[in-house]
This record gives sequence, C-alpha cells and structure tokens, in this order.
Amino acid sequence: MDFDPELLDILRNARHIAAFTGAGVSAESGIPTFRDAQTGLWAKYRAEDLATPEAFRRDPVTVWNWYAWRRDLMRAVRPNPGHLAIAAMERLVGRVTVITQNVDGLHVQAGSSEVIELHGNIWHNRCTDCATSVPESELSADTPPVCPHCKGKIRPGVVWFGEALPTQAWTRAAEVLETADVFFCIGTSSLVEPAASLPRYARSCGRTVIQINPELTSHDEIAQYVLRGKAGEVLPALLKAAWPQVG
Ligand code: BV8
Ligand code: ZN
Repeated sequence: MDFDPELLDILRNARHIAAFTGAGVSAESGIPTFRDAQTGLWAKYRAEDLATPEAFRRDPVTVWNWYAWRRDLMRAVRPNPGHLAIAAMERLVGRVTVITQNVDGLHVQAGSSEVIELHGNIWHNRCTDCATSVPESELSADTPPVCPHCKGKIRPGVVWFGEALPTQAWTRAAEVLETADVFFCIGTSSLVEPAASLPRYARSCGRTVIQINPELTSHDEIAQYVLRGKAGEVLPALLKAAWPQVG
C-alpha cells in the first residue's frame, strides 16, 4: 500500500492526533455495523427502531434482549489490527484522543488511554427511574433487570436516538478539535448527528482530515486524504510507512 509522502510527513510531525471512529473499525473484530442488516431473530428489526427510549418504554423485554444478544456477541470478540494500530500511535505521537461512536469498549481493550465515548458504553447499566448505575455482575435475573434501590427498570448505558449526547463527552470532543493537528475519520458512514458534524468542524478548524473507509461517504469531499480500504489493513500499513523503525 503506497501513501502520499506529504501525508507521512504530516503524521510524523503531528503532536496530537484525533481518531474519530464508527462501527466500521469494529467490523473486522466480527461485530456487524449498523449498515449491515440485522441477523437471525433480529433480522425483522432495524437498529434505529430498537435503540430508542420509546421502544424501551413500549417493549422493554425485546429491547433488553437485543442488547443482551449484542453483549454476548461483543464479549466473544477482540480488538482487531485497526484498534491496535490506533493504540500504537500513542507510542509515536505526543497525544492520541479516540472519539468513538461505538459502544463496544474495544478501543480501551486495545490499549488506547484517552477514549471519548460519544454514544455511551454497552457494558454500563443504569436505572431508568433513579439513574443508579448497576454493575453487570449485580444485575437481577429479571428481563429487564430491576433496580436494587427503587425497583425501576434497568437500561443499557448507551445514548438512544432522540437522546442528547453526554455533555462532558461532547464538550471534550469539541475541545480536542481545537488542539489536534490530524483528524482521522475511520469506519463511519457519517449519517448520525451530531457526531457526524465533527469531521466537517475539524476541517473548518484547519485540521488535516484523513478518511479511512472501504466505501465512499459524504465526508470524502471534506477530507484532504481518502484512504480507500479496511481499517484493519490501512492503519497498520500507514503506521509502518510513516514510522518504518517501528516495524
Ligand atoms: C440527538 C448507541 C438531540 C446505541 C447510537 C429524526 C428523528 C429523530 C432524530 C433524528 C432525526 N433526524 C436526525 C436525528 C438525530 C439522530 C440521527 O442522527 N438519526 C439518524 C439515523 C438520521 N441523532 C440522535 O438522535 C442523537 N441525539 O440528536 O439528540 C437532542 C438534543 C438535546 C436534547 C434531547 C435530544 C443520538 C444519536 C446516537 C444514537 N445511538 N448508538 C446503540 O448502539 O444501540 S448511534 C449508532 O449508529 C452507532 O453508535 C453509530 O453512531 C451509528 C452508526 O453509525 P456508524 O458508526 O457510522 O456505523 P454505520 O454502520 O452507519 O457505518 C459503518 C461504516 O463503516 C460504513 O461507512 C462502512 O463502509 C464502514 N466500514 C465497514 N467495514 C469497515 C468499514 N470501515 C473501515 N474498515 C472496515 N473494515
Ligand atoms: Zn432505581
């Protein structure tokens, strides 16, 4: 895989890299993306129809079982070379901030030390009534589990469609765009707002935007560099090309 020498220079001279990621970065770990059709007994549902507070209010059992199915899938997988390459950048560049839309926790598992989870984390659980967070190990056997404090229904600690993003996560992500030299946009269809506005904002702040995706997306035209391919293949090759001594 050949890369523009100017791009390799930009990476070598970067002091702070932001890596904005979507479901595509976890695809090679075996987690279907949101664009992928749902499979098995979930084939008749659309993710957007299940990942909402209304769906949970209307049918908490089905929504909880969908998350339990996704957790089982995610428990069985590991970070892939794409996650590991992003984590490895921390040994090559002063600061690397991961801003992820994913809820699978794989960037932290891969060793990234600064991860902003814009859409929460599927491993977190909280009470819909008193907001108490409940560790997975203390969940009651009910479906959905009930809160140990107020008997309210427990929900996954993710951001559903129609819900605001966590203020602190959003504020931190916006601050990173002020300081990062390079803004990677990896494995996202850039359809879900407000996260999808980050690459455009990064470009307007004068950042170098690098898109990594096997398919064309609406963000291709705002990226100075478009690397057409899979994250698990492009990222390791890019690191090797920019820092050959790392090998
Ligand atoms: C908000 C957590 C306001 C849950 C997620 C109409 C009605 C209602 C709302 C809206 C509306 N129109 C717009 C909205 C806003 C809405 C939205 O954007 N909807 C979309 C569908 C149009 N957004 C919201 O509701 C957000 N909140 O706006 O709140 C507000 C403000 C104040 C007060 C109250 C309210 C909340 C959005 C967060 C939703 N939660 N996840 C869960 O996981 O269950 S979003 C979920 O979908 C993911 O987290 C992710 O963000 C998104 C999917 O996007 P991607 O990650 O990009 O994945 P996708 O499958 O789309 O694409 C994969 C890409 O990877 C592809 O491009 C593919 O080519 C590429 N790829 C594949 N393989 C690889 C690869 N790339 C690299 N390597 C590979 N190997
Ligand atoms: Zn409670």
